[in-house]
Amino acid sequence: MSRLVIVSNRIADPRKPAAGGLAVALGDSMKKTGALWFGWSGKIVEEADGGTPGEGKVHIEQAGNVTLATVDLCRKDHDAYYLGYANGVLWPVFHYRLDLGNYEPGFAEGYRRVNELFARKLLPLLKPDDQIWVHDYHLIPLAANLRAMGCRNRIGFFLHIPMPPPLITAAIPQQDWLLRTLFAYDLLGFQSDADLTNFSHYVQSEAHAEALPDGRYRAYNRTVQAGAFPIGIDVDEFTRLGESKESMQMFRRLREEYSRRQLLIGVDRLDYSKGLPQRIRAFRELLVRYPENQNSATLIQIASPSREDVDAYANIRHELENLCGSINGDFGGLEWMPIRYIHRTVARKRLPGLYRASRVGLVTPLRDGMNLVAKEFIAAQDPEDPGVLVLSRFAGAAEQLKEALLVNPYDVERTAQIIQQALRMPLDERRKRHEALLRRIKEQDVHWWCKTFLETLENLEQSQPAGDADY
Ligand code: GDG
Repeated sequence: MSRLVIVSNRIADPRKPAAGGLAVALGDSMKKTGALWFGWSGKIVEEADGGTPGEGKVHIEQAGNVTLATVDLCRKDHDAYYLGYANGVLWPVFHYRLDLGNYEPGFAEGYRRVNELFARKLLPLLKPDDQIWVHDYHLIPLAANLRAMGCRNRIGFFLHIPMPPPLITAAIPQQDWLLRTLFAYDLLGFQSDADLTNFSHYVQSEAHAEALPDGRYRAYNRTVQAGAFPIGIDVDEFTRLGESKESMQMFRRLREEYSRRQLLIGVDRLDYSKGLPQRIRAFRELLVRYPENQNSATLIQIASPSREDVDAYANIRHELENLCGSINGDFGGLEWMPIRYIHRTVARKRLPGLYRASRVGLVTPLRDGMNLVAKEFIAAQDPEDPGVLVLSRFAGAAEQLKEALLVNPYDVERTAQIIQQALRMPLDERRKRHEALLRRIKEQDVHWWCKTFLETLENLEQSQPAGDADY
């Protein structure tokens, strides 16, 4: 079995309890086959030797049978690549937010430089039959860089965030170059059929790609296979986590504290794509339109800090703090506060208890590649007395989780109505919906996701020679 090489912006030590989606997702597959995981070290180097743009130092560490290889970045590269092009341009545009993009000249150059640096440092660590799996929007051109250096390995790419329609994608500075580099991969994976359709329209309209049978596309002298591979969670691991002391304590404490009240939960990185202000406004609307919820319904909103050095994130934080403050001021009293807003990261071990104690899970992003919180909420419920998932139709997860109550998060009034429906849902209906949802997330869990993607990559026809490509 060939070795797996994972490349992602950040890596996580698989020996440590991981907090992020990708670390949890890949841990198992990597331990099985042995692997190399390559990414940024998280270090920004100011000094001369590692401080020259494009010249980061590589660190190698062994974690069981997984080799961790990381590279430092100098400040200039980090700012242009990570804060600039990746999180200031690609993240907002891929989430349909052209208005939040920061299109400074120089960002694209930094992004190109870091991808070239990654390729240069990774290449000597590769074995001829390694299968390479590149993750996410930070590293779109990596395969093109590797190919230009003679790499013939099979290379797959997975986009964790949404793929927008062509005319939105077209707004990205240097998008024509970015588009061409996608064809250096053998396999492109998207979260949902909607993303795959947008990709298909994009390459046909912008690259005049020829759509071949079985999801293959031909342009720039190369053929790439594309497919939807919805990412899942490790349901068994999350269920076990729910049995941990910390999780049980959390559950018991909340059930006791809220024995006469109804708890609603939201757990998100504090990101403008997650629809947090709209959610809070819908909750206010719930209290106004259905006053029986006053002194009863309580929303715990965890908004874990994220990318605080990108401007758009500071704005959303202020907006959220103001909203929560004004609702608590208007409706709260000595006995009851409608919103517990927590701008902290909660220990992963406590999450299942938090979800399980809640009658309603609010997962209402304006746009989301998948959204793993939706799946964690389902996995954590007591099947005999499950809570109800209120899910945005704009999360990738909505394609799979049809038995959730789907909402348009921009429609605050209607969302409030649907939250009310969730709070009042009879036990029988809650059980039926939960049973179907749980079955789905078990069938298409993270192991299924890894296996399906890697098998598809492995079973493709031989990777094409690097030399004849034109990207
Ligand atoms: C990207 C895409 C796609 C959140 N707060 C805390 C915490 N979390 C954990 C959750 C969940 C993960 O972080 C978040 O995953 P999501 O999928 O919801 O969102 P993104 O971080 O935006 O992830 C997304 C994903 O990649 C995978 O492909 O689904 O669409 O945007 O696991 O539980 N964990 C802890 N404390 C917190 O406060 N411990």
